[in-house]
Parts: sequence; C-alpha cells; structure tokens
Amino acid sequence: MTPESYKPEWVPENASEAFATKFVKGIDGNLSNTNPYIQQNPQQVKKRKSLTPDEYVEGVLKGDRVILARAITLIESKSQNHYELSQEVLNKLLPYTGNSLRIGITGVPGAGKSTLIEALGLYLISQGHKVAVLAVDPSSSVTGGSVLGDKTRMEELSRQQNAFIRPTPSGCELGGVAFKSREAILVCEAAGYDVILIETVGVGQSEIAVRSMVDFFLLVMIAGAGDELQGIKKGVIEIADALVVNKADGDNIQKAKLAQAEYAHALRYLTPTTRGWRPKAYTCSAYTKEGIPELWNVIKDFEKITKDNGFFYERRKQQNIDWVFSMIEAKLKKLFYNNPAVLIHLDEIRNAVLNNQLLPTTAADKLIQFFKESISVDF
Ligand SMILES: Nc1nc2c(ncn2[C@@H]2O[C@H](COP(=O)(O)OP(=O)(O)O)[C@@H](O)[C@H]2O)c(=O)[nH]1
Ligand SMILES: [Mg+2]
Repeated sequence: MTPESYKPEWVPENASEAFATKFVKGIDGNLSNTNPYIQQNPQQVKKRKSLTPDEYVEGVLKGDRVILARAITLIESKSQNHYELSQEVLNKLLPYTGNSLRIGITGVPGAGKSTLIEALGLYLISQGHKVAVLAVDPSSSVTGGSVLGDKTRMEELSRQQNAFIRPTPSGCELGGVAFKSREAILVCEAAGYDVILIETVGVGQSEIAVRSMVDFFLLVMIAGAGDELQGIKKGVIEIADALVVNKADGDNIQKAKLAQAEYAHALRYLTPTTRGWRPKAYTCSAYTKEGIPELWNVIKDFEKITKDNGFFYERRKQQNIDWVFSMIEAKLKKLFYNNPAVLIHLDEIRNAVLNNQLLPTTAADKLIQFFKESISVDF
C-alpha cells in the first residue's frame, strides 16, 4: 500500500519539492499494517473513554490500579474542567481516606532512596501491606527531567500486585506539585494502600513540602560524603524523625557505622520535631536488605508512640489546616499575578523600583491597590 501524499496548504505555490514535508493521509482501518506493536496489543490503541466521577470513585474504591492512575492524572491536570471533576471525585472519596501511614523519604540524589523504597516496599508487601510510592520532584517542573533518577521505576516492586508506583508528578511549580501530591495520597488511601512512601530530594524546599504531608520523615544518608557534599543543611536533619546511613554493605560497613555514630551524636543536640519521639541514626543496606525490617520497626514504634500520645492525630489536623491556608495563598497569588490591572502596571512599577524612583513598599501598595480596584469592579 502506498499512502497518498498531500502538500500542506501553507506551502507557497511555487515551492520546490525540497521546501516542505508532505502530509501522509491518515490510515483508516487496520492499524496493525503499519505498526507491529499495535498488532500485539489491539486493545491498547482504542481511544480511552472518559470516565464519570462515579466511575472514578468506584474504580478507585475497588482498588483498580488503572483507574487509580487515571485519577491521579486527572488531579495533576492543569485544565479547569479536570480540576472541577477531580474535586468532585476527591470529595466523594474523602470518607475513605486517612487510613495509611504516610512516610516521606529524602536525601541527596544517589543516596539510594529509590533502591531503599523498593527494598522496604517489597518487605512490607511480604508482611501483607499494600504499598503506594509517590514522588515529589522539584526539578521536573524546571527542566522536564527528574533528579529522582531512573531507579524511581522500581521494576521489581512495580511487578507486585500490592504495589502502586507513580514515579514523577507532571510539571508544575513546587507548590502545585505539593498540593497534587497531597491529593494523590488521598486517592491511594481510598484505593486501600496502607503504606504510602513519598520520595523527594534533599535539594531545597521540597523536603519541607513533603514533611508537611507525611507522618514520618526519613532522611537517607551515605557515609563519607561529608555534610556539604550531601547538601544536608541542619534544617533538614531537624525535621527528620530518623536518619539512616544506607549502603552499609561490603567494604562500606565500617564507614557507615562510623557515620551513624557521628549523626547519632549530632542528633542529641537537636530539638525533636515530633513530640515524645527522639530521632536516632541507623544503618541499612538496600542491597543486602540488612536493617530494612529494623527500620520498619522504628517506624512502627513511632506510629504507636505518637498515636498513644495523640501527636499523630494533632499533626494530621494541623497539616490539613495548613493545607487550606497555603492553598489560599497560592490561589490568591495566582489571581493577583494574572489580574489584568496588575499586569498592565507591573513592568512600569518594576522599572520605577529598579530606577530608584519608587520605594518597594509603595510599589507593592500601588499594585495591590490596582488589584483591589479591579476586584471591586468585578463584584
Ligand atoms: N552498595 C550499595 N549501593 C546502593 C544501595 N542502595 C542504592 N545503591 C546504588 O546507589 C545508586 C543510587 O541509587 P538510587 O536508589 O537511584 O538513589 P536515589 O537517587 O537516592 O534514589 C544506584 O546505583 C544504586 O544501585 C545499597 O544499599 N548499597
Ligand atoms: Mg531516586
């Protein structure tokens, strides 16, 4: 079969053959003629039918992983329609959320977070848990790439019936990623996942955002990299509930133990973030799996202690309230910067500040005044 070809309309009349591409007419009928892959998977080429809110809800509650993945895609979508639909779905799912242990895992790229998550995830599944893995990756918004790396795919874990892995959130600003991750946690819980592992990188604000959505926060370190090299500011150690020196295997065991002792010492001088809990340092190997069950025991102890003293529930309530207000801030900010009256004056006022003709405070007041006036007209 030779597909008929056309010159596109926008090609100049006298253009030579070399000027432009030809359009190849679309192929009707049997797609497998052109793509052998399609032949093997004819059902995959069917256009996806859009789901109603109730279909999403039912699918998620049944634990259907395909629908769960689609629900998260819906949540991550930037379209207003999808946003409204996702809110409807989430509100219906709300009564079924909350029943998981939410665990954040941070550390510099290469510390072994993904490998550790896979090892821990497999261990948890062997213990009868259902494990969901999410990622908060601040770089994906800027570069389109991922600093969480290839291992985020977690091939062995992803083959498990009781695992759900969502490697990278689709690009949006960190604040947005954080909001969407919170909602993704909720749908995973509604789908019956009782342990949610959230991987993020210790390279900026992302760990603060993740701390604000999890119950337990684990910092993964490696021996001999030096604090600066690991990019670990004191602030990150302070918000961790445990610190684990990974790659304690082979020749590295002694170094790992030494690092553990140093961190254990340092932790003694920090004020714990979780009431009734003193963070400690441990070692483990995501390769040999040594220390993985012990790490889980630490997390279980943490859960028990904080549930007994009530802090677990208090923190979750506080996180929900913080979520409301940071959402308001994010939305107001967006309204402000997309406001036509603000947009008209923004450059002029920015230049006035740059040229020292206007005090920054006055500049802010002026812009807010434009914003307020335009809003009152709208009402
Ligand atoms: N020796 C050893 N290597 C590990 C261990 N965990 C991870 N790695 C290796 O360290 C590299 C980075 O691992 P990865 O999980 O992608 O790190 P992440 O960037 O923190 O997620 C990979 O080459 C892993 O195979 C471990 O326990 N022992
Ligand atoms: Mg990773």
